[in-house]
Amino acid sequence: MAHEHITLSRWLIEQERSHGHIPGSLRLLIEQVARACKRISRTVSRAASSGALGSLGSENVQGEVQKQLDVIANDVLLEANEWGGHLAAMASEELETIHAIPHRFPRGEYLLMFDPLDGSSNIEVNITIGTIFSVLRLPDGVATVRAEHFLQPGRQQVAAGYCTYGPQTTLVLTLGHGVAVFTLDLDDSGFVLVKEHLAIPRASREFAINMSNMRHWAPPVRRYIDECLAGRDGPRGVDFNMRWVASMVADVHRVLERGGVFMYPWDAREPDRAGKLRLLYEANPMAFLVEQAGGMALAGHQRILDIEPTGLHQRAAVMLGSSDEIERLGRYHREALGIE
Ligand code: P6P
Repeated sequence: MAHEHITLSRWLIEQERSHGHIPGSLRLLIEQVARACKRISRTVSRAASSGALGSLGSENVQGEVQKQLDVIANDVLLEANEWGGHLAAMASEELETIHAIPHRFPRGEYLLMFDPLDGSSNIEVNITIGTIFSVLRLPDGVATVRAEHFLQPGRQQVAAGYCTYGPQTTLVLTLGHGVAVFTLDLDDSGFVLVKEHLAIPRASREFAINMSNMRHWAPPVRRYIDECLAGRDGPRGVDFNMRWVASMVADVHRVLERGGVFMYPWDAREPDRAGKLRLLYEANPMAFLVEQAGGMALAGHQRILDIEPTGLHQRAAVMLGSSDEIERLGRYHREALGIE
């Protein structure tokens, strides 16, 4: 049940004024991002009837086929956030380079990164997809913003969140003081608070991974999953359940809500690539949210939020969720490296 109808705007104002957690400029930025997500939600829900499904036949900077909705969602976020005066620049999964704020608009102190529509391979089959976003501060004294200014470790984030477009349109947000969940109230056309101070259970018996890649995994991942699959007759002594939506926002939302493990580890298909998911606008925001909810987020044995980025679109291995399970995975990786 929503908290006595506390809207996102009211909650953000309380975070600013009562708790001093955020400055007004960051509050206004988050409100802009939320308004953009509402527009994307409406566009996604009308896509089938408006002919906005399907691909454009082009590829994005990732070499992936671009869906119409990928580009629409990207444009909505750029247009909604470039005039507000809170940002110095934006970066998107759909853009090769950064999007500097046009000179006709005031420039602010924040950098916004986003995956405008994560999981878009699920669009045509009506499975939950979403927008993932991350906010950094522009380093002091920067006159001209360049991509290098985005290359900050995830622990520097001042805010992060995602919006799921599924049975409900849900906004999950952290400002560095816990995780809050909002749902889109269609009657008021606004986000209302559903819960705050989300806490991921330490223990879990549920893992999410694309099992078709099993033969390509590194030994520590194979060891962990084999033990889960062995169930009560194996070393874990209990049975496990498996989920895989193939939409990071959907899988991570389940982990935040009820615990579990989400994994997209390094695999030998492309040995030079750290992983499939992108560090700056997928792994880092999700890792920030999970840690703020009491979980853990590792890339092998290393904390994701401590990775020093070297490229705007660099990728990372991701293992996040219930801390007992992620600690075990981290130990298996350290043992494999001989550092445990
Ligand atoms: P696979 C979606 O394309 C995505 O980037 C994530 O949202 C999702 O977790 C992953 O890729 C799914 O990858 O290889 O299972 O299709």
